[in-house]
Amino acid sequence: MKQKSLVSRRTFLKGAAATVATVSFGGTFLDFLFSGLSPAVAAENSTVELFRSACPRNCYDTCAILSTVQDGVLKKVAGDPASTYTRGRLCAKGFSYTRSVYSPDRIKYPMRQIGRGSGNWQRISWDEAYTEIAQNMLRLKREYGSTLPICLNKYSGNFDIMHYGIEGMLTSIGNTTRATGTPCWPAGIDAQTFDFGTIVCNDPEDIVNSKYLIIWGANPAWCSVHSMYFVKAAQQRGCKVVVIDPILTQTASKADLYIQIKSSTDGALALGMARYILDHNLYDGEWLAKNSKGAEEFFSYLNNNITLEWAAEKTGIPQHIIEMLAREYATTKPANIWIGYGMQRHTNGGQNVRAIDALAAITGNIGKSGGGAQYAQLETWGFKYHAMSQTKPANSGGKEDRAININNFGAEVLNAQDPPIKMLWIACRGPMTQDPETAVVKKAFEGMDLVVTADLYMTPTVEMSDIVLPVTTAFETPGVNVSYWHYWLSLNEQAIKPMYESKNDITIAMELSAKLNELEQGSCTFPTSGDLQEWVGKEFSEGIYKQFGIQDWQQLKKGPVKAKGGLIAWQDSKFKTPSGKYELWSTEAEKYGHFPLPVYVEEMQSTEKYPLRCITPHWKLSIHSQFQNLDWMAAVNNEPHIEIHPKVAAKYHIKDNDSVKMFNDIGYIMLPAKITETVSPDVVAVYETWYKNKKFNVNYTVKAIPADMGKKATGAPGIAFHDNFVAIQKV
Ligand SMILES: Nc1nc2c(c(=O)[nH]1)N[C@H]1C(S)=C(S)[C@@H](COP(=O)(O)OP(=O)(O)OC[C@H]3O[C@@H](n4cnc5c(=O)[nH]c(N)nc54)[C@H](O)[C@@H]3O)O[C@H]1N2
Ligand SMILES: Nc1nc2c(c(=O)[nH]1)N[C@H]1C(S)=C(S)[C@@H](COP(=O)(O)OP(=O)(O)OC[C@H]3O[C@@H](n4cnc5c(=O)[nH]c(N)nc54)[C@H](O)[C@@H]3O)O[C@H]1N2
Ligand SMILES: [Mo]
Repeated sequence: MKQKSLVSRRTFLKGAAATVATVSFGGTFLDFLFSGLSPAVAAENSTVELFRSACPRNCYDTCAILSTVQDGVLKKVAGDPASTYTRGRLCAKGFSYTRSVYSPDRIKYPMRQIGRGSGNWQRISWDEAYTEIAQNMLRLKREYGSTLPICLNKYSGNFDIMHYGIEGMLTSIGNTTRATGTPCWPAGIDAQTFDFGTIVCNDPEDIVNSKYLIIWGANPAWCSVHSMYFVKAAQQRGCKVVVIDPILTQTASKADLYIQIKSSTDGALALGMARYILDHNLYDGEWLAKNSKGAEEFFSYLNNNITLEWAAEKTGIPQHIIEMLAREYATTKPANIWIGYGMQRHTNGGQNVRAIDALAAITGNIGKSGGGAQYAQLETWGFKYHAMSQTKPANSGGKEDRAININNFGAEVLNAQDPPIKMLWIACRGPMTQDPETAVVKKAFEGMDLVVTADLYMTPTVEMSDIVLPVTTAFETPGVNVSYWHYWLSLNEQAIKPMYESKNDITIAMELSAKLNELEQGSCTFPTSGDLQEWVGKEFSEGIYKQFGIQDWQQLKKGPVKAKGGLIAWQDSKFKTPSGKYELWSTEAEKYGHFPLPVYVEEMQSTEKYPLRCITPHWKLSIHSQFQNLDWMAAVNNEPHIEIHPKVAAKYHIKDNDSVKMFNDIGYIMLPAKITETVSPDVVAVYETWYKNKKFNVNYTVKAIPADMGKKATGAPGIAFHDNFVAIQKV
């Protein structure tokens, strides 16, 4: 692969440390000292280069990275100080990239498995892999009259913009079946879409201007590490930080006030607070009159249906605490709420988000620096999606793509008819660990003619595949990344050559296209060749250039850039709802089968048989099925556990480290107990992640229960991961 455009800012470091101090971009001697290279390694004939990388994971932080490459080897990664969000630092996962790139567990070449799940893998050439895949695609098209039996499941393993070309690849063969929606955040997106018209958040760096901050069902100390700098900075400037979570998380441990809430009752707390604000005349009538629709109806709902006593009983939070919180929140300006994704993974998650949004609206905190109801933003995602935008070949059969719900993938694959699904293409995705009802997902895999997975490691999903294609890490390929939280744009330069026989997903798409056309001319429209850097360049739109104040994407080689405006959400009060106002009363919500107001929708209840709610939040040392498998992470922690409150543990005669069976009617898992008061007595907590060589996967017990919202914005409802009811026993 060509690297010519890197030359301009490469730093060839030859000779001793003295020379080093004079080079490197942003280049100080300190950079070198912290580069991880001793003067001894910067010896004669040794070449040290620095590259700008970007972390492409599905993470708030989407870090700008500086990569140090010595003689073609990635030696060190560091946060890029040029981004005032990343601020020169990385999280534990980010720092482990040097281990993941060179992990002996990387899949090195294409392989075919003789007997799905058998572990009997044979090395094959890329040509053999493409031939087998292409022959199967063409056969299915012949047998069923279209390419609809071919199903793509792709989500968040790599969020680089060019990687949407994976969807493009499937488009280029004809109409196919697509796993649609997201397991991540859809209920909250719909809720904010009903209220505001779309999702936009303040620049997270603006948190420093808050005087009151409620972090509500989010755990940034683990899941958005860099945001914690701004939370701390705000605190130092006098901001009171409150955390509301069923778990006393690491984020909560840094707060001024931690409120333990019964899971899934956040709407009751928000509405109770709203009632207090109404009763004490603490709302911003002027803002509401000017900017909102439905305030009268909302207040009337509060008056007729909501009491503080009820809110206290529902949430398990003493009434005087709810009153204090409401008073402080409404009277300290500007006040900010960070609405996390954890709290919307419930059957009433969307409604609860609407109730919290309403708090920000009635107190006039919308459109203000230091204020707002922060959920996420997609404002910086206006790329061309060049790789994704492919045309379908003529006469490839079928009328249109067929959508199946990504959040009930196993069952929907099994149920698909006319035509049935016969082949899976899986990329950037681990359904066998990340989807609910793993046993059903497994059954769906078992019914396939062919499963192809493109991945880096031997994950449980790869183990259930017939052909595995090795892909590159972000360091081995170019790309471009933005965040759904902050407002930075980062180029990802190729820093090292692809390891072993690995290839970028887009290269795979191009080469497969060549094979398909070789076997049947015109069967695939995807380009059959192209330079990956040029592919990256083609993703940039005029809108992106304007928003970020650049003329050419190559300027990003000098460093990441931040959006020039739009950093305070809804500052112009021009809401994107049908009425153009903030909609406490949303007819759009009504259209989707919800009550038009942010009302309380009853939370799911436990049953006698399964009395405990198991919540499965995200883990500090992984991002889903990634990172926890690495040796550095295993050295810190190599065992999942179940967190149980001492009162609950006593009831079941469970002691610390006892082996516990957690089960319900769809499955069970066994894992050691961690008895801790940090978890509320109405839940047990098991962190979802993938451990290499461990018999652990919490999703064997998680049912595919839909969240209330998500269909409008993402095509399928979200998933109520945290409405999973279980029983436990000591074994
Ligand atoms: N280290 C790490 N970072 C990550 C990820 C990861 O897996 N690991 N994943 C990334 C992705 S894809 C996402 S979506 C985000 C998720 O980011 P977050 O939303 O911060 O993380 P979660 O763990 O999903 O949930 C946050 C908190 O919600 C709480 N919670 C659960 N139910 C309720 C409830 O009913 N009410 C309230 N108030 N709280 C509740 C959980 O106890 C948990 O502490 O993080 C991203 N960053
Ligand atoms: N029980 C429970 N389950 C959950 C959640 C929960 O809270 N509880 N959270 C859900 C959420 S929020 C999310 S976002 C999903 C995430 O689930 P997924 O979208 O499946 O994401 P990951 O597990 O991060 O990555 C999937 C795979 O992508 C691979 N990959 C990485 N880079 C590339 C690349 O460049 N190309 C290709 N082809 N593959 C690559 C990785 O090696 C990994 O095996 O999990 C969901 N699952
Ligand atoms: Mo997610």
